[in-house]
Amino acid sequence: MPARSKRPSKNKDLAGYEPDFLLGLYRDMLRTRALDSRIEALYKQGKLVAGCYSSRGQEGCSVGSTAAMRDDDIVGPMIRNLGSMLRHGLPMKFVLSNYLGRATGPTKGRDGSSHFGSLEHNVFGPISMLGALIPVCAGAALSFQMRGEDRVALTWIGDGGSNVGDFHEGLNFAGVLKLPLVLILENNKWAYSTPIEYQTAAKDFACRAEGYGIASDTVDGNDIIAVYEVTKKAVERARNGDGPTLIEADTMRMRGHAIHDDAKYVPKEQLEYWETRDPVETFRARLKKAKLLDDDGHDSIMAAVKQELETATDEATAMPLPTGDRDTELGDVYA
Ligand SMILES: Cc1ncc(C[n+]2csc(CCOP(=O)(O)OP(=O)(O)O)c2C)c(N)n1
Ligand SMILES: [Mg+2]
Repeated sequence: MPARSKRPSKNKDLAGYEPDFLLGLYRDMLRTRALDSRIEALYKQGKLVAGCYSSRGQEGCSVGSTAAMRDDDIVGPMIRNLGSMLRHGLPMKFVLSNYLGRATGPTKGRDGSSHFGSLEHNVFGPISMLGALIPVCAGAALSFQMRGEDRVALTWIGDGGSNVGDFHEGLNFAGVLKLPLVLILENNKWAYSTPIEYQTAAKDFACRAEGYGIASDTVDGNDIIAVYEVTKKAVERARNGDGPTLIEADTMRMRGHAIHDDAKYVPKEQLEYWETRDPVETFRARLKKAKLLDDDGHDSIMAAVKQELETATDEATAMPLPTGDRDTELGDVYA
């Protein structure tokens, strides 16, 4: 357990939250960043067989929103929502076993990237075709509604992905049927090399909700507490039968589209500005100011994260690779 100050804090920021809850959020952002960096390193070592799409800089958005969900709610992460996978219970080893293409991993070595989930953990796998997860999660929300369950589905989309037909169809469908769906649009300023000025002529992305007759909100996507609060409100609305919400989160993609993309087209000043708003560092400073975390406390959380990561990497690496045997490899592909 991380060291905490014995004196009660006079600082009002973060007052009203359980310290363990706040430190848990911090820990899950550190876990996400550590795993993300490990996946990047493995990619650069030639140990991954597919792409590596970094979540760096967007950890607060994934962890904060998923923290507002119950375990039996569905989350449908996209490529930059590694933090939601971890927060909703997927072990690091499980994640790494897929990236390393292991035969006993979730896709049995058929996908070496982020296209996997776990129904046992109520995590849907990311779908490469942008927008497709929205109708899929709306479908999950419809099943909850039809069964009279008070469960909610949460999914994410990028600024670029929000321009495809599935975004419109999924949100329209969810709006008409008042489905318990929450959609977080991560406006991270870029879709591959296309800046947001080329994505929409509208003043923002959240205003699209009006066209579907659904609720909307905007939030600082790098402020994990703000993301948690805004998602909690949307989840309550959904659970109470008041329909879907579109949340636009203001954030920044801090790496290229994938690790092979050096993102030279992104202005240096833009990255420098967002570096000062790093979700992990800014939350760490707030926890310190509120006297909930000191350097020893940080070090002990970090040591546990490193231990978890090393064990997960060793165990996933020790798992077998696919055999290449025709009879085995065609299993689960054709009925
Ligand atoms: C329907 C569809 N069109 C194009 C692509 C190719 N593609 C993959 S990711 C991407 C950019 C996505 O940008 P954004 O939605 O903003 O997400 P970000 O990468 O910024 O998180 C594109 C064009 C795709 N996967 N699916
Ligand atoms: Mg984007």
